[in-house]
Amino acid sequence: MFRITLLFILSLVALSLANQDDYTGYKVYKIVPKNEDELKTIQTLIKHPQVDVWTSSKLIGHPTVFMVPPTLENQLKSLLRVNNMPYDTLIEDVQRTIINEKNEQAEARRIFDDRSGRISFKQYERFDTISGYLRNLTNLHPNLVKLVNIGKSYEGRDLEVLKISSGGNGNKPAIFVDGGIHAREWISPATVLYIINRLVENYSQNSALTDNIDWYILPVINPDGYEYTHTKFRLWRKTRSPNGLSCVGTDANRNFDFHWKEIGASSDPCDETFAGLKAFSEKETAALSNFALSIKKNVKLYLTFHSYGQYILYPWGWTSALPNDVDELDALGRKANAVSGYKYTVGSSTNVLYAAAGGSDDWFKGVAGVNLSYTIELPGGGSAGFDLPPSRIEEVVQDTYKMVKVFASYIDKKFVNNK
Ligand code: 0X9
Ligand code: ZN
Repeated sequence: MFRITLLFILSLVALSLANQDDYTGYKVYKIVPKNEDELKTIQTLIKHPQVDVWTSSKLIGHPTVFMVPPTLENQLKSLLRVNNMPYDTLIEDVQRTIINEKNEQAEARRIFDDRSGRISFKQYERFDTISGYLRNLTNLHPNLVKLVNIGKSYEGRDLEVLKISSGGNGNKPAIFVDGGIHAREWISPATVLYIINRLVENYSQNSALTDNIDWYILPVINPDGYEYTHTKFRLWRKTRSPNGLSCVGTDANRNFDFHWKEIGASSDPCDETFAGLKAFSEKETAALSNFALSIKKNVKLYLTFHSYGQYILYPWGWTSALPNDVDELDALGRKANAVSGYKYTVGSSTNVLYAAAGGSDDWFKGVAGVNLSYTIELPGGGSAGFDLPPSRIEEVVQDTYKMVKVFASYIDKKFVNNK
């Protein structure tokens, strides 16, 4: 047993998978730990640079799903056999799954593609369509929304925050929402777009939320990565900036300047969790944080959408210590979960998921002073988790919007109608 664990650890020096774009023979496994020992084995396993973690948890009974290259398969199976750990093979050949999903996506596009500046929520939209939609809203609802350009991505795409504000002087307590920091988590931008759709296109039914609260919403923080997942490689996670070295891309959610790279982040540019050459090395995270600092005195809540696994996470991700206001964070997270048709697990990132420093949620709380800061891991789907089929987008985004309303009502009660 020791020998095999050692072997596994020794192969940590093996080539990383980050530069690769053909996943023939790659498999995806799921393990549900039954006890502390199995959890420990999983923790060792997910540290391997060639293991791409798709969802994971530190809790017994919660699945860890990960992809491994064919070269690692035998070692992995020995490790699991020796430890007597059952597993499921979710995907036999990742490349085949990618191709199948591409076909599904093309079919949804053939049926639903509508170039009139609207979003159908029946397909995953390309970045240009998303930008066009935001622009269209500013034309249709000039008194309700405005677009703020906060900078450009590495490849030169505009990073645009939609400010939604009705009534008041645009200086009200605010909620900051973003999505798409991880390129492959497509349901995240879709969810953020649905929040925009409800608040703006369904203004009459949601007016209390925009009359009392200002919203700053950025649907795709990492547009270069997002486009790359549409055009080249579906499972890309990072940004697309070169590191002056062999591999491309930084994990933008390890790049924020708060306990940067202290834990759960890699120094290897080829790893999926590469923290960047320095904090805020990425144009996208630098732009987001500069803008957030400029409005920080108003922002009362930060929601950042990821996938997958159904978790409502609050800080900290850099330490297992809990923030002083954990009771409030926890209670609000639970209140949101209570209205969801899905079952979300609520807790601090480090305690329910894994420790990982440099995340946007920790930075918003720790540096920008936005105490109520959450990462929401949306439901997964499809065979790969990230490939929730287009036919399920509506159901997930509608469910999530119910939770967003709970968060917003709380901000309304606490900071506006608090007499
Ligand atoms: O690892 C992440 O960045 C997030 N999970 S994901 O599977 N979408 O990649 C979780 C981030 C939780 N927050 C912090 N660790 N700060
Ligand atoms: Zn993510």
